[in-house]
Amino acid sequence: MKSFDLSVYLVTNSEMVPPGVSFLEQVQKAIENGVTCVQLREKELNTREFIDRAREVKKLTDKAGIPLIINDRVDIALAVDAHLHVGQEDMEVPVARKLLGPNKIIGVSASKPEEIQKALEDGADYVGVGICFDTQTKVTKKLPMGPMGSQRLLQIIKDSGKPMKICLIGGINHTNIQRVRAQASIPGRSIDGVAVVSCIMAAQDAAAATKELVRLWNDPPNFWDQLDSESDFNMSASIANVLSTRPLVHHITNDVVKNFSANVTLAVGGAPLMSECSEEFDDLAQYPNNSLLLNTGTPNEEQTKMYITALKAYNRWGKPIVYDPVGAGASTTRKQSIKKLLLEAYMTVIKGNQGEIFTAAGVEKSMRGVDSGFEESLDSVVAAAKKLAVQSRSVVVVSGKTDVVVDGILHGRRDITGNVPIAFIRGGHEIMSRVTGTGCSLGSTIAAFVAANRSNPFLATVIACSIYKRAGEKAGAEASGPGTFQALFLDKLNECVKTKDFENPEIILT
Ligand code: 3NM
Ligand code: MG
Repeated sequence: MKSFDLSVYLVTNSEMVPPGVSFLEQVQKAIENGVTCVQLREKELNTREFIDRAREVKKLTDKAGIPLIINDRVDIALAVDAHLHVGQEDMEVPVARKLLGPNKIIGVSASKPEEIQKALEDGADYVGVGICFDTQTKVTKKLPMGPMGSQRLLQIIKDSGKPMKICLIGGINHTNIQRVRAQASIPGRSIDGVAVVSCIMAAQDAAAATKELVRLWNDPPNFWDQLDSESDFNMSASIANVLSTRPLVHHITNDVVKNFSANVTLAVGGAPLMSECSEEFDDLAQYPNNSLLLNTGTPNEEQTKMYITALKAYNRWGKPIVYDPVGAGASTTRKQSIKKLLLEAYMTVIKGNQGEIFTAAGVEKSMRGVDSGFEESLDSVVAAAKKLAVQSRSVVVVSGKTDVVVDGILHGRRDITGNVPIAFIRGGHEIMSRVTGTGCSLGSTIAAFVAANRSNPFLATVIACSIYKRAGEKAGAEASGPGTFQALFLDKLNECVKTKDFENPEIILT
């Protein structure tokens, strides 16, 4: 059995090394600071130069006890006694295997299910799967699949029972490696590593860049680092936490509901802030006890760019994001927007009505508009929410007559096995569907609770939904119509928070 560590895999490129540093120095820094494999990828060198360079790098990898893998050139691999990586247009694995023998590592670039299947049949030792994100490093027609896009490939490898490893490549760097590791994962199987080029090769300080990348791979993601599965989550105390910390909820939301959402945030004890000014997002994200509520009003290109700037800022600082993909299935633009946002960022909570969650989960359903136009069976709602939650490693909320909340974070466990907690929250009032903003501002409430209760975003979300339903029920009982309901609802929300009035929700494990 060949054993090798694919976790932080450097693929070289001599053209992007910064001025003042030699190629070999750059690679040496990476090797001395923790990369676990090196692939020598030289597209311009002639054979003699390639061999010379391979010999030099081999001295460094041998000293570190890590494999040197040669891109494409079997002759070079043979000449320097190294391993091999082939692309789909290069020599086929079985032929290379005959030449290199059973003990050499042979890896293949693959991106489609058929290519993974073929690599398994051919006895490849690993597959490099891409592209994960857009990359400037290689000209390619491939579209970014995102970490979640690798899950169907992981499933094929897992089902085969073979020991073939897998790493992702393309646009991976310090800002996204932790999310990649968290989301490129299915129950019982995760990626074995990431392959990077520019993030190390183009670094001014390749030693520091490598060290940090290795640390990020090994540490729990920053957006999960306050999770605490050991402590008992106290529902009443979680409300007190909101009142005592007065969490700042940065809203990016649609014009129809701005005023109401701000008032709801105040009523539950939070501090609303509405800003669509990209220049200040990084500053806002650094506030203590804060969160971002992103409600995608009109997701045109310009807006989507602004959303992504906000999402990346909150991800950078490890802060909670509540994402409400409004009218997700209603148009092609909206469908593309949700895809793009889920590719670019980690969302702590994804909240929507049934149609929106079906779309986000990739379960096709037609939608009439942006309102919750239909009622699906509770079973199918639970199935879609669970699929999305486990796929994205987020908490998923489906609002409706009964709110369904699914915990896909699972305390940030690397190995996602075991039961998935699901909560059902009943209550509310039919009049709520006739008052605009009652869906959107549930997001504000969740964002306040999640910001104030970082140890358990799932239970923080459940309690937010419970308070909301209870307030709706009480306001509905006294209201004479939608107008009085709106005013009464703010009063009752405030009252429910202050008196800790909510019904304990039903939580099951599935
Ligand atoms: N192969 P960076 S993407 C060398 O998809 C390579 O097969 C790819 O570079 C593939 O880390 C890629 O700088 C370039 O984005 C990755
Ligand atoms: Mg090639």
